[in-house]
Amino acid sequence: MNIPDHIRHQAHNLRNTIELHNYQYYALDAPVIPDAEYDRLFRELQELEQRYPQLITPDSPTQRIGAAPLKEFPKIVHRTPMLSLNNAFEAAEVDAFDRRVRQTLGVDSVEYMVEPKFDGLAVSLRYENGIFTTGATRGDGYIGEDVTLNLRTVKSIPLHLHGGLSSGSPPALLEVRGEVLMLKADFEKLNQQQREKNEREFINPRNAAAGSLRQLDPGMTANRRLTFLAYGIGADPDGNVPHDKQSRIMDYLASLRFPVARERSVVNGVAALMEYHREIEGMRECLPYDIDGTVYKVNDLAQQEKLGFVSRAPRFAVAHKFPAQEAITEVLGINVQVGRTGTLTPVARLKPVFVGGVTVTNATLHNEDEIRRKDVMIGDSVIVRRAGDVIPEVVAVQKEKRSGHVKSFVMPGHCPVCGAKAVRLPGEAVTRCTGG
Ligand code: 5U1
Repeated sequence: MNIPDHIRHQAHNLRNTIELHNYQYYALDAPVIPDAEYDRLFRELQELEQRYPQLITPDSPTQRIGAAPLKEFPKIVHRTPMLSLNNAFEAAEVDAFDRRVRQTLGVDSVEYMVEPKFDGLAVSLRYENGIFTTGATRGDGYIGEDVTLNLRTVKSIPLHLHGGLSSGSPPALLEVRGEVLMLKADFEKLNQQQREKNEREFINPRNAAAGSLRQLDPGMTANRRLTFLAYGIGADPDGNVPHDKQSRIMDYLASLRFPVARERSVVNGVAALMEYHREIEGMRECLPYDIDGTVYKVNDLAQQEKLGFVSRAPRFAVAHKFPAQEAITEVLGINVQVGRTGTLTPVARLKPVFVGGVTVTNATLHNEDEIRRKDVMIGDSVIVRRAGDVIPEVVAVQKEKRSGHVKSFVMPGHCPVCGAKAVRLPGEAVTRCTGG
């Protein structure tokens, strides 16, 4: 069937408009139209494509979902290896990193591009002639898994490259590297759904993102909202990408509509690195996604090249990690604390463990239902989380480690402080002391 020109234009314009709104919503987190208007545009395009199937292109926003489940993920050999970063945990290690960099370069002070370290899963996205063709997990750094169909469902990943191209035509090949994550808000929603379905909750957003990205059924991935943040370039054989500064690469990626960290910056010298680290740590809890540190990269690409690599990590970059927020320990007992309002809260007494920068000996178990749901028993090995100033909590039990010597917890019938009767009213999760 011959498709009238005005219909072709209409489809083309709708696609561009929808992609722009996808970008505004998923990459910039700054929607400019109401959701209902977006849905209307999307439906209009779907109807047009139904009426004229020849109009459908693989990179149409309507074609993100719909692939059949796979039996296993094919393997992909990375054109350029996906490196890992050396870690620094202490200020002295950052100092040593900066000193080595300065000595190798023979300079007094170094300019760094700094950004948060996203706590997700590294992936490499391949664009051929501007079209997203394949996406792979890091794997062992050389060979990853082909998760293209799942990555297509991630709405902040452009299905084709937009704007920002100096020559006007897209590069024959471009590999973009970054991390797939689940936003904290989406993680909370997912766990709420899991609870409603009486299914196992995910321990943290990273875990949920990993489980979602490695689904053999792309339909499942599409139901779990994932996001992507770019941090660099893999292959760029055409030399389209700026070759002077790391910070310009990031600006270039942003101009191609890849989501990049807004908190990135360029600083000079080691004192500024430490200051940036403190600043990001201070805003950690307010960021919409989990981070586990900051990353410092020598900004000048010629200097990066001079520094080179050692085994599988670059000498020009380092990950400055925050203290881990999760740790494994043992439940020694379960006590009941009585709050000012008479609420009885079960608290796990823990074998002391260093987590979130402090030694933790207690973690809240919230209420009786939480204990049942998480199936926490005295003697269990558990994962404890301490995030920011939030009270430490038991997030999960390591059931596979459970021995025959565990004991279950029973909520006392009386207040452990005043001895009055403790009751749990129908429809309430908490048990309360009935005394004064
Ligand atoms: N933010 C960020 N994460 N990350 C991980 N940047 C970054 N860069 C990396 C890795 C592995 O590697 C390049 C330095 C090669």
